[in-house]
Amino acid sequence: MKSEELSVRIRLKAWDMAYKAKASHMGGNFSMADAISVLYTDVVKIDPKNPDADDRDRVVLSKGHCCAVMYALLAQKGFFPEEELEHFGEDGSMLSCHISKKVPGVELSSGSLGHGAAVAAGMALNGKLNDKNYKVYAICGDGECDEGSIWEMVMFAGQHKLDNFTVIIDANKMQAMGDTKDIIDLQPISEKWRLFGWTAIDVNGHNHDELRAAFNASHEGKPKVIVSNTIKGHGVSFMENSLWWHYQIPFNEYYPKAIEELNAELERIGGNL
Ligand SMILES: Cc1ncc(C[n+]2csc(CCOP(=O)(O)OP(=O)(O)O)c2C)c(N)n1
Repeated sequence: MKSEELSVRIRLKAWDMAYKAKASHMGGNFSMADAISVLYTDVVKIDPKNPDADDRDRVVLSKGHCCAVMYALLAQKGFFPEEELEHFGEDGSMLSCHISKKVPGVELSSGSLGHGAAVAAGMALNGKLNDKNYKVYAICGDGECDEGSIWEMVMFAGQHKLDNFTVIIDANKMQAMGDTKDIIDLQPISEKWRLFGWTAIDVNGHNHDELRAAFNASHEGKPKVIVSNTIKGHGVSFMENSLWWHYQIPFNEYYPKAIEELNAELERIGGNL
């Protein structure tokens, strides 16, 4: 399955899961769906049947509240049976509403923002110290980049020249309570990371060709940050750029409307319904 189709399918699945579980954070789930679809389709080397292999690439979802699309993707890729997704958010299910390491293919439980990317940098340093060939990827929110621990990680990875490490910032310009520019304006964010010794690439985070090119771009001797410029809620008209859909759970008439729009998109791009 191509990444374009995968990105719509995981939005559909995540929406359904969130509706049943009365779970939130759909805006941030939908903005990052394209980046993780390209990452898992065309970039990382992880065997779903052997997700703990020593030489696997590592992916850490630092914005752990956006686990629904990630669970949907991991199930689609065969890390665990898709039927498990029905239990998202239920008491006792491994599929908790912030990402859990109990789930095959998940490297780290996260949800307390600012920590995942720092742990990922440690994984990258470990790879270097032990002459391993694996690569490490971390996905952060742009609001998450307000956390001090993110900037410690930026300095640390730059100093140690972690060129086996890539951070993807899902720059959807909104966080929980407002626009990122009104809370802490970090722009121009790519220039800031560059000053700390990173290769920084800005892309349209919904353009799969641009994302692929950024993932493939060389960054010898430096860690890489991909600033993935996205739209919160991308893919569903009434969710796009709407802060409401950070915490709002899918309900009533909104549920079928989103399904209809996403199915129409699947049909447009030629995916089998
Ligand atoms: C340390 C910490 N503080 C607060 C929260 C509550 N919280 C959950 S999501 C969120 C907003 C994050 O914004 P951003 O990183 O831009 O995520 P996105 O917009 O992509 O969902 C906040 C403040 C948290 N999870 N962790």
